[in-house]
Amino acid sequence: MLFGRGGTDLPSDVQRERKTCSGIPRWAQSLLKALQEKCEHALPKETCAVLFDPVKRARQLILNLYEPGAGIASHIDLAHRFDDGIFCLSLGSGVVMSFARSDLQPVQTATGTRELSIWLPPRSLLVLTGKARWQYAHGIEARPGDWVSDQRAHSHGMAAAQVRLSITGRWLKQGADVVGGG
Ligand SMILES: O=C(O)CCC(=O)C(=O)O
Repeated sequence: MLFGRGGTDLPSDVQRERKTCSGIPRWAQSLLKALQEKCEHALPKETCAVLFDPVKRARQLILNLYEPGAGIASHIDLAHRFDDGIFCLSLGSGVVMSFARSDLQPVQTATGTRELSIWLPPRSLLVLTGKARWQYAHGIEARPGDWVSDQRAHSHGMAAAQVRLSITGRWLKQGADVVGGG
C-alpha cells in the first residue's frame, strides 16, 4: 500500500516548492501521469476530473499480486474512507471481474441488471465512478481460468489464469488520511 499526500500528481519541482510529502514513488507518479494522458484521450472530461482531480487529496495505491487462480471477495470499497474515482490497472493475466448491485434482489439477475461479469484484459484499466463505485460490489472468483467470449470476433475459449498484478488507485476522503488519535 502506498500513500501520497495531496499534490502528488503535480510536477516534482512544484511539489518541492509546496513542501508536499509523498510516499508515492517516482515510477508510480510516472504511471499516474501516463494513465491520465491516456484517459484524457479516451474518456469524458468529467470522468478524468474525478480520476485525476488536481484538488489536494491524499492518494492511495494498492498493489495486489494474485497467484494463478486466486481471487478477491466481492466488496464495495469503504464509502466513508475512499472517495469517488477508483481505477484498477490489470498487468500480467487478464481476469473476469464480477459486479453485483447490492440494492437489487437476486430475482432481477435474469434481466441482467443485478449482476454482470466483465473480462479485464491484460494492460487494461477499469474505471469505477458514480453507480459503479457506490452501488456495485466487485470481486474476482477464485478459479483456474475464465471462459471468455468475444461476440464481435465470433470467438470464445478458456483463458487460463496466470499471475496477475493489479494496481488500484483511490482517493482518501478528507480526514481519512489521518491515522491515530490526536
Ligand atoms: O485486483 C483488482 O483489480 C481489484 C482490487 C480491489 O478491488 C481492491 O484491492 O480492493
